[in-house]
Amino acid sequence: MILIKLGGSVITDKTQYRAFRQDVAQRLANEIADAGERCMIVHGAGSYGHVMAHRHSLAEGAGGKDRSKGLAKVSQDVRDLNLKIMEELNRAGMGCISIPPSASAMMDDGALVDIGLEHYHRYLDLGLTPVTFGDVCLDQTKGFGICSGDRLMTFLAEEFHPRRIVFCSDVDGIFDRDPFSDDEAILLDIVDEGTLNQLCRTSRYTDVTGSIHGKLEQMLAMARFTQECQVVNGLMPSRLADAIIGKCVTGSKVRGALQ
Ligand code: IP8
Repeated sequence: MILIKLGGSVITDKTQYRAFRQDVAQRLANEIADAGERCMIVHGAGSYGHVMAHRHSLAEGAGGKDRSKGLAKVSQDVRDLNLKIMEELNRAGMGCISIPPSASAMMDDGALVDIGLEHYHRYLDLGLTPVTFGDVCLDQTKGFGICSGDRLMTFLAEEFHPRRIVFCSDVDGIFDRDPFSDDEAILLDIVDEGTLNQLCRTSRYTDVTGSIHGKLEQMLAMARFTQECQVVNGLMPSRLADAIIGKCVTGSKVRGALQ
């Protein structure tokens, strides 16, 4: 079983509200289908989620009519993105089934406590590929909150112990500095807990679920449950396909605490 995250910065243009990269999504869907491996897929919300979630302060939880309307809008937008991704995956020949966290997961004070694992098990048993995504979600304490794709990945990794975890980013992997603003940024072949202190905490996009620092924290957590966890550039053709089948590919390998 391979656990794949299609980053929001790869499948959307995060600088523009609701900008879907259909060409990239189509190619990535074909790469996943052609690899022929049993997998589970999580995708980010990109500009379908973060822009409006930030505008309506959804990460703070329930509070007033405006925020509830914001929640409804973000839920509709990320479902729309999910449908586009499902269309590409199924057109590529996969049998994918969507599991939206707004209808299946539960958080408590910002922590993910339940994702409806039985659905994943049953659909997998039926030979289907579960697809979930960064979404809005009920929260037992705050009313509602934001459920990031990375948190879903950690939950799934702990339950299913995938053979491999592959993150598709819009850059070659994890760099010591922001590669978009610093030409001297160096790609890190291997990242571990020590790398966390070196990374900056800001993000170049509007990102309500955290910078690369927060993402790496999640990656380190899930790396404990797999033999190989890596970040590759999904904008470069065949990087994802190669990573899925275990070929050596440009990227960063994530070493969890117990590896
Ligand atoms: O893009 C964020 O999920 P992510 C979900 O995986 C929303 O961090 C609704 C902004």
